[in-house]
Amino acid sequence: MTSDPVPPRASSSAPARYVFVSDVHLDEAAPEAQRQFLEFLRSLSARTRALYILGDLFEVWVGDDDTGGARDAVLEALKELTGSGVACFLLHGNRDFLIGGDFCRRTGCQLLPDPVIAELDGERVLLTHGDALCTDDHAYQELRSMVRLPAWQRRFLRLPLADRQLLANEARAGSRAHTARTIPKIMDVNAAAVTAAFKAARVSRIIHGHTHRPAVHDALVEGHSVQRIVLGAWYEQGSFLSYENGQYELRSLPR
Ligand SMILES: [Mn+2]
Repeated sequence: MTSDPVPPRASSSAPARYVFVSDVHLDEAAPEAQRQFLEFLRSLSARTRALYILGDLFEVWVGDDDTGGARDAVLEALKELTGSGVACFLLHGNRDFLIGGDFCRRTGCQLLPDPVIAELDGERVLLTHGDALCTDDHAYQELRSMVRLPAWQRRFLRLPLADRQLLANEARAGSRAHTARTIPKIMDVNAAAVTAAFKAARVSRIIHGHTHRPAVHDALVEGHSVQRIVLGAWYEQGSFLSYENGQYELRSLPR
């Protein structure tokens, strides 16, 4: 089931600020990043109408039973945020595509399909994690189409938790090796895939993450001005985008 990607505005005095993050990559091995993200979540409540998490909130997520430890604090903080009236929408990333219904029930977050169109103050904006745009990385795209199959996921989720964690660690090691031997341009978005996404969705703005190359790219597609906003990863510092009154602002949070 898909939820409406924009929460109804309770009144004209309700906050109209939207915040976007991606690639937080929360990991027990990086407590500083988690501390900063939890602080960031607490800073949102009063002024924000909706938070969009565009994938890879977690470094790894092998099923909704993979909680406990430091993760519970994240789930708790999200529940507090949604409980305070801030809508929280979530897209799957390539690390946490097994986030499911239990996670959503525990946190009040709503899972959206990828890609999805959100209408912000009347403008249709395409939101996506961004990995599907990296079409030059054939090895990755092949892996992606396999692990996104419902049958593959059902089989994987039937394995004991410890086995899933072990397999995920192996996959991460494989991913690190792939990244190390692949030239960086291959792992960026493909220009033709981006143009096709703008045209297929009939939008003039795309917001995504995944590539860890935060930037605002202005371009022309068939004579129309378009903009692609890329969110940064939280490995070394925080990164977020805020939108309010027609203004987008891409910001980093020093750690
Ligand atoms: Mn990613």
